[in-house]
Formats: sequence, C-alpha cells, structure tokens
Amino acid sequence: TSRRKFIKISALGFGGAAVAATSLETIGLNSYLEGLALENSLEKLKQTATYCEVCFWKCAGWVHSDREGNIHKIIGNNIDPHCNGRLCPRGTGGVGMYSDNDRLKKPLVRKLIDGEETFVETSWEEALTLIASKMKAIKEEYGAESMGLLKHGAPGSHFEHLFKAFGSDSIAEPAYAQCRGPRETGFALTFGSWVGSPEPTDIRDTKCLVLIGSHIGENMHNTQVQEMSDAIDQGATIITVDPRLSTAASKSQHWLAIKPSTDIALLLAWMNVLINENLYDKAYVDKYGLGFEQLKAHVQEYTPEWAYGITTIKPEEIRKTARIMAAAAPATIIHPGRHVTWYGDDTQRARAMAILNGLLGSWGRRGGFYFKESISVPKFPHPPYPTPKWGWEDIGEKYPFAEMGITNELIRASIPSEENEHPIKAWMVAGTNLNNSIPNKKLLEEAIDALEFMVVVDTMPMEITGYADVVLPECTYLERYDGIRSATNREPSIALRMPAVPPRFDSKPAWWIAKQLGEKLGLHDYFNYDDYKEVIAWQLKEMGTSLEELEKIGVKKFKRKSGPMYLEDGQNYEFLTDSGKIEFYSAALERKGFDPMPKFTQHPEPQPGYYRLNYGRSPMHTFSRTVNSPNLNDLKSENDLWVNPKVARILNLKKGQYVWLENQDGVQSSFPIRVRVTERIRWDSVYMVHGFGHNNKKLGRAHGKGASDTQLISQVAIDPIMGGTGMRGNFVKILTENPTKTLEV
Ligand code: MGD
Ligand code: SF4
Repeated sequence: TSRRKFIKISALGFGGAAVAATSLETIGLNSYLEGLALENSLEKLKQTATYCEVCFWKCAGWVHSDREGNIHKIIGNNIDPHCNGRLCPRGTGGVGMYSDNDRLKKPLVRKLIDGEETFVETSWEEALTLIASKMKAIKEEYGAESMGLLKHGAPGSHFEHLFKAFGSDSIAEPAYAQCRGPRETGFALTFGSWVGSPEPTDIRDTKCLVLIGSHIGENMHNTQVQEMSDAIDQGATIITVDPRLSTAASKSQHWLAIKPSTDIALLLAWMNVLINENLYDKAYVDKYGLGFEQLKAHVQEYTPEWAYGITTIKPEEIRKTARIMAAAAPATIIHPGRHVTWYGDDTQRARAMAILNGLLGSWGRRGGFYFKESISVPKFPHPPYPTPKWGWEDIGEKYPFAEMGITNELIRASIPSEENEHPIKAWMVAGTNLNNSIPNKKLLEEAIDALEFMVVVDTMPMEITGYADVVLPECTYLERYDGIRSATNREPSIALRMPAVPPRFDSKPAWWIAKQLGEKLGLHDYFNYDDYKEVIAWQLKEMGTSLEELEKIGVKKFKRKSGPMYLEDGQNYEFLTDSGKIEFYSAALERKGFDPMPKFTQHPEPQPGYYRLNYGRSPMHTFSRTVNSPNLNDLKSENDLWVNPKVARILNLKKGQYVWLENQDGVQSSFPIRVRVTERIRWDSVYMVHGFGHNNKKLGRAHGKGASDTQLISQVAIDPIMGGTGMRGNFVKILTENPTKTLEV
C-alpha cells in the first residue's frame, strides 16, 4: 500500500471548529438570501472591489457586505470589459465559496497515530516552520530545483514568486498542458502571437462564427457569451462543429455533427474549397502570408468527398459552409477554442484553424480577431531571482514547442528512474485539484507516493488535500488581496481585488503564506512589505493612479498605445513569427521533424459495446472547484450521462436511471451517474459535465454525486509538439448493475 495514503480529512480536534462553523454557515447563507431580498437597500451596504476567481475570465465586480461582515451579493462592475456589469451564474454564486462550511479551517499536518495516518490540526507557526525546514532540506540535498510547484489561479502567482526567489523554476499549471497549450502554440506558430485570455475574437462585429467543439453558452466565459448573443441578434451566421447538439449548436444555422476525432479532415477540406474555388482573401494572403503555394498543393487531395468518408459530413455541406465563411470574411472567426487537449494532434488542429483564419484574412480584421493590448503592471522591487540549474524547460525538453511548464512531465519527473535526470522530490500544490484535472490517475498516484514531502494550499478539503503531508487553508478570493488584474483586451484595463470581509476560520491569503515561508527561508528581500496592500499601492502609483482611486472605481481603463485594433487596407505589418509573415507552411515545425502543414491522422475508435467519452462544462460549475458550493450545488448537484435514444434502446436504459461506467482499461466509475436520453448526442459517444464524482467525504454536498470523467481517462495521447495531454480517446461501456468492486480511493 502507498506510503502517502489518502486521508479523508477528519482531523483530531475538529469537533469544536465544526460546531462554530455550522452556525457561521447558517449566518452566511441566510444573509445571502436576505441580501437578495434587500436589493433596494443595497446602498446601505459596503461595496468592495474584486475580480472573480470562480473561472479565469476574471470579471470585475462589487461585493456588497454589511457592517457585520456578511456578504449579501456580488454584482458585475459596469465599466469592466470582461463583464460589462453582468456576472455569470457562477460568479454571482461565488459567495458560496466563502460561505461553504466544509472549507478548510486550520492548518493540518499528517501524523501517524496508533498506526493510522491522520491529519492533526496545528498552528500556522508550526506548519510553516515544518514546510520551511523541509524546503531547506530538499535544497541542501538535491537543489532547490527539486521542489516542484503545481499551481493554478491567483494563489499560484504568489508561490511562483516564492519558488523563483528560492531558486526553483520547476513550475507548471494544468491551464497549459491540460487546456489551452496546443492552441497557443498552434496560433503562435502561424501568427506569432498567443491567443491568450480573454480571446481577441471580435465576436460583437462578426458576421460568421465557426465553433469547433467550443460550447460557448455552456462554457460561460462572460463577454464572449454576451457578444455571441448580440451577434446572433444582428444576424451573424453560427456554424458549430460538434458531435453533440450543444447549446451553441442549437443556436446555429449549421450544426455539423462530426464524427469525433476527425476535425482536422474537415478543416483541410474547407481549405481545399476556399483555395480551389478562389474564395480566400488573395490580397491579404499575398501581402502577409508565407507558403501559400505549398499549402495549395498540400490540400489538393483533401477534397470534401475525401472528408465525407472520414467525418460523416456531406460534401455539399462542407462546400456550402466554406462559401458562407468566405462570403462573410474577413468578419469570420474560426474560434480557437479553449480546452483543446483532445487527441494528441491538437497543435496541428490549432494550426489548421489558424491557417483557415489566415486564408479568410480574419486576423487583425474587424469581426475577425482584433489586435489585443494590455498594460504591464510594474514589478515591486526585489533582487534578481537566482538562476536555477534546471527547470520546466529541461523537464519537458522532448517537447520542443512547449512554452510553459508541463504538469504531466513534472509529475513524471517525480517518479524515480535511472533516466530521470531532473528528479523532483517534493511538491507544493496550490489552487489545483490534480486528481480531477490531470488524466492518468496511475501516473499521478505513483508520483505522489514517491515524493518526500507535499504541501497543499487550498480553500476546500478536496481530493488532492487528502494526499498532503501539510494542508494549508487559504481564505477565498473574497477575503484577500491578490495581484492586480491586467489582461489583454480591446483596450487595456486593470482591476483591483481586495478583501470584502475578514477571513473565516483560521484561513490566510496566499500572499501571506508565501511571505511567511520566504522570511523563514531567509528571502526577506523578496518580500519587503508587511501587507500586500503596500505592493498594490506602490504599483498603482507607478501606473499613474492610486489605491484610493481603484477602491472607488474597481476597474481602470487605459488608452491603447500599440496602434489601431485592425489592419488598415494595404498596411505593412510584421507578424511576430520567424519570417514576419503568417506562416501557412511552418519551417520551424519542419526543422524539429514535425509536419510543416497539418495532416489528418486516424485515431482509435470505440470497440463494439463501448462509447467515446466526451465531456464539457455547465453554466453553473467550473471544473471541480464549484461543485460543493452551497449556491451552485443548489442549481446543479450532479452530472448526467447523455445517451442517444438508439443506445438507450439497445441497452434498455430509462431516463433518470443510474448507471455505472467502465472504460477500455477496466477502470470503473466510483459513483453512479443518471442517464439522460437525448437525440442531442451521436450514437457513438456519451457526454458528461466535468468536475463531478468527488470522493472526499468532507465535501458534504458534492461527495458521491455524479461521475468523474477524469477517473475514466486512463488513455492519454500526448501532443509531441508541446506536451499536451489528449484526453478524448477513452471509451466506456455502460453497466446497469453496481459493479462489485468500487474504486473509491
Ligand atoms: P479544479 O478541479 O477546479 O481545477 O484544473 P484545476 O485548476 O485543478 O481545482 C481547483 C482547486 O483549487 C480546488 O481544489 C479548489 O478548492 C481550489 N481553489 C479554488 N479557489 C482557490 C483559492 O482561492 N485558493 C486556493 N489555494 N485554492 C483554491 C483545471 C484544469 O483542468 C483546466 S484549466 C482544464 S481546461 C482542464 N479541464 C479538464 C476537463 O474538462 N476534463 C478533465 N477530465 N480534465 C480536465 N483537466 C483540466
Ligand atoms: Fe466569474 Fe463567470 Fe466571469 Fe468566470 S465568467 S470570472 S465565473 S463571473
């Protein structure tokens, strides 16, 4: 059995805290409800600036709280370009992250008591001293680089600073190799620029929006949803390519119910039509493109008839949609998507999407992609970071186009082996529930088991906290300062996050935790402040504004400095690619032994009796972090399994019936999932919302509700270009009886 056994946080000495918390939760929830009823007396409430941490669109808002410190409501900031004054259901329900009584309450340390591994409550001083001494020991024995940081969201940036000051750049987050990485690499190789967040898609002015598996509307990225709805009102054509009739597909004039895993074939056929029918933007391609002739020759064999056999989309439909895109161009967007780690050739699919945008002339054009801009926030002064001897680039060096740390490789580097030249010995995990975000559970558990030490900083008792040696309770985003938000957009803007209420329980902000550890590690010069507020005040002053001003307005916009948002007719423009051009043909890929232009490759198909496991988002939840939130759990407490009526007939499944799932490797779902019979899914696939199926019993609302897609993803197709983990090559059979062995950890 594993040394680091999962502990279902039931700490010794927890009783007292639990009682206090119950009453607090009642207060928190009641006051929230009262808050809704009290809308017209909102002016009596204090308004505090924040930006949302429920998902990573980072909408700015106002937290309304009363003098007693109860939060009544969070609303959007009217001048914020990320939300235009409106928050999505999850952002409004963000208060649930604060009021959730299942939150982590005190630092916990793993102890062996009477032969049982148990978490014991401890003081911050003791917990931090222990962590600092372990970090020092790792540094002395193996080097600082052997401390790995796996992180996500705002807390991650505070610990990244600590790690860099400490001497480690062994840092990674799932937002790259499990999410956006392939599209960033694919677009950077083509246009010389990352897509970034928010995506610079000019949806509000588009005439044709093409979604390749993007389910805007279920994926609630705020202004994108708002702009799409406006574009529909203004008569834009929506073309959605998805094996499932997503909400977006239901609003589309054209729903192409593609056979899963064949998108590149469709994209190549579209290129074929645009080029052979002379529908591409010739002037734009001539001026800005490189390698068009090679592309033209390359796509000749990829006719719509060829693609039909692969994608099941009729040639007439492929031609018709290509013509619609061209007629609307350059106000046409082939949307780059966001969670795009599907089949392992994802960078090439992103390249194909980028190339199509290039042919349509939509990059840098109104209604296509605008030239985004952000403002940089000055760095609070500190000594230069020491140079690590190795870091994420060495850990992931076999993926030549990786541009950020690769979580799965950092995890692999934590498993001792003779070939492992860059051994990771200990982890800090902050703001990421790895058990639910990293596919290939076996690899993750093997790595965790081999670690000498692991500390987890979280707000909730999640799956990952159960494996820690020390658990540190962070307070929620509503109770703390964090870095100033500065993101790319049409116009640069910044937003402030400050505490609306004091931290509940004995929780602390990440900046404070990082600073305390920094002080204990002798890194005071990197943390030369008492309160993070001082850092923010200094930065705002440097930017020509002040903390006082931002406290009043929450969001501040700045004028663009980089020039217009769109190319002017005939304008000379240098793209940031190697050639300065839009690279239809990528010599950079070729030099590293990859296809310079995308090709279609066949992917595994389900065996008889198995269905491809597809997953996605719901408007009420973000990954696994929101499932236990009292407010959001109320709206949706479990996921369901979308099954085509044909499959339901064969298996004799009834609507609402609970079933269990087993994948191609015999991995079974720990918990049952309810069947939803619907024509909206192809017969060869099933679908569920990601993030459910929690197995930590301390999650009072979420435990055992629904199934976990992550648990059923044991086959991972790694993208050889940038290291992303393709997760959609897993197949499940549907069991109507509870299998004897459950896999609960
Ligand atoms: P969550 O599962 O929500 O997302 O992966 P993660 O970032 O790991 O876990 C977030 C953790 O952070 C939770 O434990 C939560 O309690 C904690 N947390 C929330 N707020 C705070 C805070 O303020 N401070 C601290 N310290 N902790 C906090 C997301 C990743 O998952 C992404 S970006 C994508 S796109 C992928 N999606 C995806 C999928 O759709 N399916 C499958 N199977 N895997 C996926 N993995 C990826
Ligand atoms: Fe929060 Fe919703 Fe905005 Fe995401 S889109 S940051 S969850 S309000």
